Amino acid sequence: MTSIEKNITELTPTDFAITLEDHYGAHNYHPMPVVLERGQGVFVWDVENRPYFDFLSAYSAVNQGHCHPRIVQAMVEQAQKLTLTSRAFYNNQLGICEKFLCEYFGYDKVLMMNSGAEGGETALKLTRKWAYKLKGIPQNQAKTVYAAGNFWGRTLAAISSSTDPSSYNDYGPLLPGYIIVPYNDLEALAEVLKDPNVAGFMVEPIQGEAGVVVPDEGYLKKAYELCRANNVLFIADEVQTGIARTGKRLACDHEGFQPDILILGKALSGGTYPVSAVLCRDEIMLTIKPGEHGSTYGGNPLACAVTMAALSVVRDENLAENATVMGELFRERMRKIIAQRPDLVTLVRGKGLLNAIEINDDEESETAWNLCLAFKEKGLLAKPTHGNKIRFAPPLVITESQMNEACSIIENVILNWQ
Ligand code: IF1
Repeated sequence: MTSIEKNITELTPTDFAITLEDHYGAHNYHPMPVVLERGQGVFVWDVENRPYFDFLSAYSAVNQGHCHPRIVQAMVEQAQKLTLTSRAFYNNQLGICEKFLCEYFGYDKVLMMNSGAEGGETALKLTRKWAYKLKGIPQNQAKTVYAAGNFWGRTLAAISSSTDPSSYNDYGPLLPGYIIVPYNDLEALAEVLKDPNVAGFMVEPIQGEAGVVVPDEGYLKKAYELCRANNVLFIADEVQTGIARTGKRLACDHEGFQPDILILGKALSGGTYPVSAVLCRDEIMLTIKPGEHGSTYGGNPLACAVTMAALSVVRDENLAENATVMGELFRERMRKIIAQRPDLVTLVRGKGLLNAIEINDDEESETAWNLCLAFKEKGLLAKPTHGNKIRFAPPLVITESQMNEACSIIENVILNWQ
C-alpha cells in the first residue's frame, strides 16, 4: 500500500473524496469542503446524504434544475441510439437542432461547439474573418474590444482579454489585437471605435466573474448603436446571462436589440453535457468555409437532443417569468437583512436570479468565504467571487416557499454573525 492508500482507509466519505482530489488532481481550484453525490431540482445532496439548496447552479449551467427529467430522458434516449458521428458525416439531429436554435433566438445561422470558451473563440474567429473578408481591414490588423473585468473562459484567446492577473499571469505571450475599455463607459467605447481597424466589441450584459456587475440601463443598447454606427460587430457573451437567467430569454432582451453575434453555453444543456453555440446573420457566418473551423464533438447528436429538451423546458416551464418574480423576492429579502446588518452587508444587486451581495470587508479578507461555510452548515451552497462578494444564482425552477426558506438560512447566518 502506498502512503495515500494507508491514510484514506479510515476517512469519512467527505474526507475520502477530498483527499483523493487533493492527491491526484491538479490544484487549479479551491472548492468548498462539500462532496456532492446527487441532485434534483434546486437541491443537491452530499455523500453523507445531507441536502443543500444549490445557489450556484454550476455557474448558471443548471437553470432548469438538477437532473431535469425531460432533459435526462432526451439524453438517455439519444445515448442509446447514436452519440457521436463527427462532422465528417451528417447526423439526423443537428439540422433540426440548428433550426430550433435559429428560431428560438431569431438568427439566420448557428455554429455549435462544446464549452463557453470555444463559443467565444468561435465568435472571435468569425469577427476576424468578417473584418478581412467584408469590412476590408488589412490582414492581421483586426482589433477587438473588451471591457475591463470581462471573463469568457480559460483559453489563451480568452485570458488575453482578462484584466485579472490570476487568469493571465505566467501564461504569456498573449494574443495581440486586443483593446480594453472600462465597463459601463460609453465615452471610452466611442473613442476606441474611431479606429478603423476595430472589428468587434465583445461584452457580457452583466459581468458575472467580476461580481455580478449590472451596467446602467441603456448602456448595452447604446453600445450596440455605437458599434453599428462604426461598422463594428457587437458580440454578446450570454454564456452566463442567457437562457432566462436574468428574467428574459437573453439579457439583451431587456434593452430590445439583437446582438450581431450571440454566444451561448452552460444552460443550453441544463447542466447535462458541454454545449455551446454561436449565432449570427448569414453574412457573418458564411465567411467561414468548409475546413476552416470546427471540433470533434461540436454539434453531435447527443448534444443536439439535450439542447432541444433543455430549451423546451425553459419555455414550457416559464422559467424567465419565474426568475423575474423570484429575483425580486430575493433582493427584497436581502434588502431587509441589509437594513439590520449594514455593518456586514453593504448591498445587493443583480437581475432575475443572477444576484450578489457585497460584504463590508476588503477583497483579501476571509469574511465572505466564512459566511459561505456557515451557509453550507445550514444547508445552502454559494460561493464568494472576488473575495468580498457572494453570488446567489439558484436554479430557475425555485418555488416561492423554497426561496423563502433559502433566504431565511441566509438571514439567520447574517443576523447572528459576530
Ligand atoms: C471556471 C466565474 C462564472 C462565463 C462567461 C464564457 C465562459 C464563462 C460569461 C466560459 C465561464 C465560469 C467558468 C468557471 C468559473 C465561471 C464563472 F466564477 F468565473 F465567474 F460562471 F461566473 N463566458 N464561467 O462566465 O465558459 O468555457 O467555462 O464553458 O472556473 O472557469 P466555459
